[in-house]
Parts: sequence; structure tokens; C-alpha cells
Amino acid sequence: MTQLSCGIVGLPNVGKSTLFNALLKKKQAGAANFPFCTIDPNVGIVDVPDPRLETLSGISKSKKLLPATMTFVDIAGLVKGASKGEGLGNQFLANIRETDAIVHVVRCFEDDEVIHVEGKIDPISDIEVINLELILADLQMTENSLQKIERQAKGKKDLIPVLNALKKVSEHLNQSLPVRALELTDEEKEHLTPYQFITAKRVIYAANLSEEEILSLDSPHYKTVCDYAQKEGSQVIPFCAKLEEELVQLDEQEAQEYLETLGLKEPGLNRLIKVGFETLGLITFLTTGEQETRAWTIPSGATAQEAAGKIHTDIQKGFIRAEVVTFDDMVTYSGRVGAKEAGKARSEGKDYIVQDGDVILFFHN
Ligand SMILES: Nc1nc2c(ncn2[C@@H]2O[C@H](COP(=O)(O)OP(=O)(O)OP(=O)(O)O)[C@@H](O)[C@H]2O)c(=O)[nH]1
Ligand SMILES: [Mg+2]
Repeated sequence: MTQLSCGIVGLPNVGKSTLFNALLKKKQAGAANFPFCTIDPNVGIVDVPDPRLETLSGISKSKKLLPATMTFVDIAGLVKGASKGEGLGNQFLANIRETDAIVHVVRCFEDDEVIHVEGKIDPISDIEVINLELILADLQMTENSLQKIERQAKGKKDLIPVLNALKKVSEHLNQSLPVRALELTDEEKEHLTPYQFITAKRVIYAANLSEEEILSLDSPHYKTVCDYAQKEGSQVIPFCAKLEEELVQLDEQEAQEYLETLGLKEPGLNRLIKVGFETLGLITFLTTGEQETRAWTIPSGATAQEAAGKIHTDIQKGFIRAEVVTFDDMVTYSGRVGAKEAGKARSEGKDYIVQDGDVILFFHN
């Protein structure tokens, strides 16, 4: 996985495109007060906010600053019966099959001016409508694949385990359960890798709260979403699409001051991106020099040699050692040279497990 991607789902008119635009810091997607405003999917690449980069590039006097990035895909709203063609149907879900995680936007704000397709604010019922449609979309795909494999398996015995794994998934989906709740053996998982089940992906619920509720967080709607997510082992990010939309129109300092007057620490978007990282078990390591300071995304638990491969396969193949300084030591000792003099530069071999915030210099031949 080189770049993290998230698909945004939810009922129509709940604030998906507003969130998407705020993430991109520009009005790329049409967002308006009517259901099915979005028809074609919007794809955008977002920098992962990481203040450590600024600090490091200041120390190294880097010419360039390259943050890690994340892709977001904003699609049309789903409605009850989408799998049977209601609303815009569910064909557009194909656009999020390739993503790593799902951001599920749930409307919690009350506003009579903004149309709700079900006519009332009921986040749990909304979540269940969407989750069921995602399950049904996976079921359609599974049954189509089953038919195909069933035909092919007649001549090819080695397809039988694939067939059995698909049957197991299909039975599970038929009970209205998501694939992520199904226990699969490693072997079954392997047979199922070509199938991109939407309900196998991790979900982050983005609760769209009103401007007042985002400050107090005492909205009963928000609490019910938190309880629901907790039972599932999913995370909830409270945010206010309206506020995020306003924030991105300000420059950085103005935005910070505005947040402070409201009593908020950081934009909800930053939390969303951070939790996206955590949910997918990703960490960041850093490289810095006069040319550039750069953030690299790797799975937590990756070794120094694997991390080197992110930069270039040559560095991975010819790996000799990694010189590692923690971010904090880089700051305390004003850079690699100072850290080294203070004995804070560790020389690590290829099996070293990279930690978040490691500032690494690779040696290779
Ligand atoms: N009051 C209030 N209105 C909001 C908020 N978030 C979004 N809206 C409004 O809700 C309407 C729908 O927002 P969109 O972002 O277009 O919703 P969507 O989920 O992308 O809708 P579809 O593309 O139709 O599925 C717009 O008029 C927004 O201004 C919010 O936090 N508070
Ligand atoms: Mg939209």
C-alpha cells in the first residue's frame, strides 16, 4: 500500500461533499441542499497534516516539504433500496471498492432548512440503511462471482476452495452481516483477496454535528452513534461540516485563532485523517536534508529494510544500515549532527522495527 485511500458514504444530503471539499481545501465537488447533488464520483488527494515536517525542514533548511498524502473518494448518496435501483442505485459503489477504509458520514445536526431524505434525524436508522445497502452490494457481487466460479470449477479442481470461501461469505452476508464480522482462516482470506468486499473494510463514522453541538458534544444523537460504533469496534469522529467549510477559507493563523475562540484544539478534519491512520495501523517515518523534508507512510511493524523500500527498491536491496534519530532528539539537538554528537543517533540493522516519528538516514550500496 503506497497511498492510503478512503471512500465517503452516507445518505444523500448529509454533508459528504461539504466534508470532501473541506478536506481538499477547495470547492471541487458540488455541494448543495438537495439530495443526489453528487452523481459522478469526486476524487481528491489531501496532504496529511503533520507539524513535525515544518519543524524538521526549519532545522535542515530544506528546499521542499513533502507531506504524506491520502486519497478521498466522494460518491453519490445511497438510499434504502439502492441495491434494487432506488435513488441512483448502487453501481457507483464500484468506485470505492478499491479504497482502504470507509468514512461513513452520519447526519446528527438538526436544521429544518436542510432536507433529510427520511424526513427526520435518526442517526442509527440512517447508519443501518447504509450498512444494509453496502451488505447487499457485496452480496450481489459475491453471487455473481459464485456463478462464474461455479461454472469454471467444473473443469478446475483448484477453484473449489475459492468456491467454498465465496459460499461462506455469501451465507454470512445473507444474514445481513458485514464481511468484517466474519471469521476467516488465512487460507480463505487468501482465496478471497481478489474480491474487494466493501463491508470488509474498516469504518470510521464521521458524525456531522451542528455548530453548537460540536462545542458541547452533548448531543443525544451523537451519543447514540458513539454507542453503536463502540459495539462494532469502530471509531467516531465528531465534526461540523459547516465549520470545517468556514475554516478552510481562512489562512492558517486565522483558522487557529478562530478555533481557539471556539475552544477547539484542531480542525475535525485533522482528527479524521489521524484516526484514519490509526484505524489502518499506519505510521509515519521522516527523512530530512537540504533538498527535502518528507513524510513516508508505512504499516506499523514494518522493518527498516521495508521502510527503505518505500523510498527506492535500490535502497532496500542494497540496505546496509539505518541511522535513526527520534524526532524529539532532532529538535533537542538541532539536527542530526548535534544528535550524533550527543550519542542519540542509533545505528540499526535491517530487522529494526521502525517507530512513528523516526528520522532516518539510510546507508546502502
Ligand atoms: N446546517 C448545516 N448544514 C449542513 C452541514 N453540513 C452540510 N450542510 C448542508 O447540507 C446540504 C448538503 O450537503 P452536501 O455536502 O452536498 O451533502 P452530500 O451528502 O454530498 O449530498 P449528496 O451529494 O446529494 O448525496 C448543503 O446545503 C450543506 O450546506 C452542517 O454541518 N450544518
Ligand atoms: Mg455530494
